[in-house]
Amino acid sequence: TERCRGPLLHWLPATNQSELRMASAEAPAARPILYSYWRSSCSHRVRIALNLKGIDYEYRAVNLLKGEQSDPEFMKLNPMKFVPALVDGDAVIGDSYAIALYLEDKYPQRPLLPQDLKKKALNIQIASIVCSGIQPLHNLTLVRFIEQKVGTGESIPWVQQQIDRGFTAVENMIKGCAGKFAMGDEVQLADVFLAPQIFAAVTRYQTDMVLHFHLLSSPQLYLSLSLMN
Ligand SMILES: N[C@@H](CCC(=O)N[C@@H](CS)C(=O)NCC(=O)O)C(=O)O
Repeated sequence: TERCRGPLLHWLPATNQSELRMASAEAPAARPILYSYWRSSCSHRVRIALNLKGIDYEYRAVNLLKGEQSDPEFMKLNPMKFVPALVDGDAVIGDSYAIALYLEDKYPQRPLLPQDLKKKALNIQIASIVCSGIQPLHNLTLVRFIEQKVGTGESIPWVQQQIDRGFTAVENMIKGCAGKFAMGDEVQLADVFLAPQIFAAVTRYQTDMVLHFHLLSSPQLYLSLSLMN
C-alpha cells in the first residue's frame, strides 16, 4: 500500500535517482508532521514528547468534533480514524504509544526511558495503563454512545470511575519512587502519558485528583508539565 511503500526512488530512471540522492543529501531534513487535535489527550502525549526532545515539527489540526478523522485522506495516515498521526520522512505512525517509542529510538536526546530495566518496565506499564486501561474507556465515540443510549450527563460518572480506578492503580505502583514527577525528579515516559490524562480528568471530567497527588512532592510543577504543548 501507499503507507508501506517507502521512498519512491525506484520509480525513477537511474540518472534521476542519483541526482535526487545528491539533492536530498544537501537538502535539510523535512520536519516531522504531527496530525493532532488540541483537546485530544493522545495527541497531547506526543506534543509533550516532541517538546521535551526539542524536535521542531509541523502541526496539522484534525478537528474531531467536525469528524475530520474520517476524511479519506486522513484515513490513509491512520485507518483507525484516530489522532494523533506522525509523518516523519517515509515513516507514518498512527498511535501515540508507537510514536513515543519511535521518537525515543530516533531522537535519543533527552531520553524518556531510564536504563534501569525495572524502572523502564514500570514506565512502560504506566503508559500502557493510561493508553489501554483509562483513555479508551472515555474516548469520544464511547462518551457519545453513553450520552445517546443512557442519557445526557450519564457519561461523566462513568468516566470519573474509570479514571479513578486507573489512577488508584498507578498511585500504588509509584509508591516509593515518586518525587517531583511520578518516577522520581526527572520527567519520564510515564509522566508523558499521565500528565495529559490528569489534565483531561481535571478540566473535562471534574475529577478530584487531590487524592492521587499526595505522593508527588510538587503537584503544581507536575501540572505545568501538561502545559508543554
Ligand atoms: N491508542 C490510540 C488511541 C487514539 C485515540 O483514541 N484518539 C482519540 C483522541 S484522544 C480520537 O481520535 N478519537 C476520535 C473518535 O473517537 O472519533 C493512541 O494512543 O494514539
